Amino acid sequence: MFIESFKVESPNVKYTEGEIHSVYNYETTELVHDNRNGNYQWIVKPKTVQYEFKTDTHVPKLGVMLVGWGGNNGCTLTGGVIANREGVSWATKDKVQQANYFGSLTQASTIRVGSFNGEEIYAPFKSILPMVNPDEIVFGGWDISDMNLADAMARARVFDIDLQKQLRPYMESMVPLPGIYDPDFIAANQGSRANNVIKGTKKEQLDQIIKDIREFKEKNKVDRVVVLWTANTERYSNVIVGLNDTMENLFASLEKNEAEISPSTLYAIACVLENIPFINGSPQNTFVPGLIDLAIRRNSLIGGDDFKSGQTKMKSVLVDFLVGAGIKPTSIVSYNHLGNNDGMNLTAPQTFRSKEISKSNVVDDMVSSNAILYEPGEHPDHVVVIKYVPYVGDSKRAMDEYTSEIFMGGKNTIVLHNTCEDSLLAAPIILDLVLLAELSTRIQLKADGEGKFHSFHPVATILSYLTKAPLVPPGTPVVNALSKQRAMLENILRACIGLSPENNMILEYK
Ligand code: NAI
Ligand code: DG6
Repeated sequence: MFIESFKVESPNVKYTEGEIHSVYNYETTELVHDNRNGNYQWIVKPKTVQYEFKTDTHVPKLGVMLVGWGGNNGCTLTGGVIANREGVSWATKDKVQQANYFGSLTQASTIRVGSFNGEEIYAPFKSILPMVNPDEIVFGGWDISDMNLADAMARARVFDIDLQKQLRPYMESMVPLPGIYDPDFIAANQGSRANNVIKGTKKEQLDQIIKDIREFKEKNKVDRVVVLWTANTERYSNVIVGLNDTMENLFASLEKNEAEISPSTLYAIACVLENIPFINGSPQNTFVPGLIDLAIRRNSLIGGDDFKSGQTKMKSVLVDFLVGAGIKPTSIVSYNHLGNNDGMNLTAPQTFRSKEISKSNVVDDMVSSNAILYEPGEHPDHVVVIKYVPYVGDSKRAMDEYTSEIFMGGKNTIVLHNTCEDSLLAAPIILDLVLLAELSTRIQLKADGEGKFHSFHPVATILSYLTKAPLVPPGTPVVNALSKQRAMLENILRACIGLSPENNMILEYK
């Protein structure tokens, strides 16, 4: 059964004007290595830590500025939100299609809240805590191409033509602001679209981005802004001691107009300085150590890297299932080909390399969780191939072969083939990233013994479910398994309203 909304009644939860306050017992464990009587043994001690959560329930008017607004993801998301807001429907060869938010965790998935008369009761994910309604987001942003969003939508060839015709009047007047262009960081084949660029030194470019954000906020009368990079994949920046390893060195390098500061890092610095959440949807190392240092010192949210849309999402489910079932994946080979501008940009070896890294690291935590299957240091062969095939456009084809060792030396080979418009997968993920980033800035917590409430760590691990290579604070374990990432996110939001994690024990019926 489905319910639209609910309220928690508990001595641990108070709903007041503008705030939800919850007291929550975090059940965890503490491990000790014991060598009493010369007998080495691990001791696991259950431990309860009491937390308090405070959630500001005032939902702001949200502005979202996309870097790469005129790209396939940017115009697909903008058009999709307009279509939902305006209740657009359009004719396809199969049926009359209504706008929807399928593929968005916050808008189109549910959580179990309990059972009633023997029936499981589910509520929308978005009903856990007050969230921004995506229909009300104001979009803006930058692009190195000055094409308006209606023409960009036609160039992308993602939406059905009848839908494009209906959206055109809304999108014609949307023109991206000039962007920071540095041909050294993206493929040379992108040069022909760079007709809308900010001139000047890196410091001047940074100042322009700050000015743009302030003007956007003022002009659109929004309370909060989130900035998200959905521009071309850049090559990795070299991380060099003295150049970008600390906040001070990064600022000094900026003054010296150092060539190695990438455009994406410049946008990110601007956002941190303005205390605007910044999310990186591409794989490059925008968050060089100096920038992470800056974000931590300014307590300004950063999150990334690289949207986890299709092939990698499957991988973070399938390998988790295999390793969790005691089956040993020994070879994972992932091919894909696509024909959009992203694919063209990835034909350059240095941008491909950024993507190869983020697509390859996703099974590490699952492999290292099972030393019965893998020797220390052992890893499955893992190969990632991406080819540019213009004809298929945004319709990406992904083929995967997983070979595993099974019982008594047997081998098991699983082959997957997936065809899907890439931007239709990415757009709802972008939406979730900005909605959850905004929500997480309204949550404060404190553990028993901590004097004051504080926000989450500025490196937003809460967004991990949505990214291929989750950015985590220094020294924090990276979790890639999709079910664990979803559970982490859902359980933290449940804690804010005093609900325990979903434990699936259903003891009532045992
Ligand atoms: P796209 O190439 O269609 O769009 C990128 C846009 O960024 C272009 O319009 C380009 O002119 C603009 N641009 C490039 N450098 C810029 C800069 N420095 N400042 C402002 N604008 C700039 O690519 P698409 O398909 O929209 O993908 C965007 C990014 O998202 C890519 O890096 C891609 O790898 C990443 N991504 C996409 C996924 C998907 O499923 N579509 C999944 C994971 C990541
Ligand atoms: C080719 O792989 C293009 C890429 O931008 C991907 O479409 C994107 O990284 C999505 O990757 P995945 O592995 O989540 O499907």
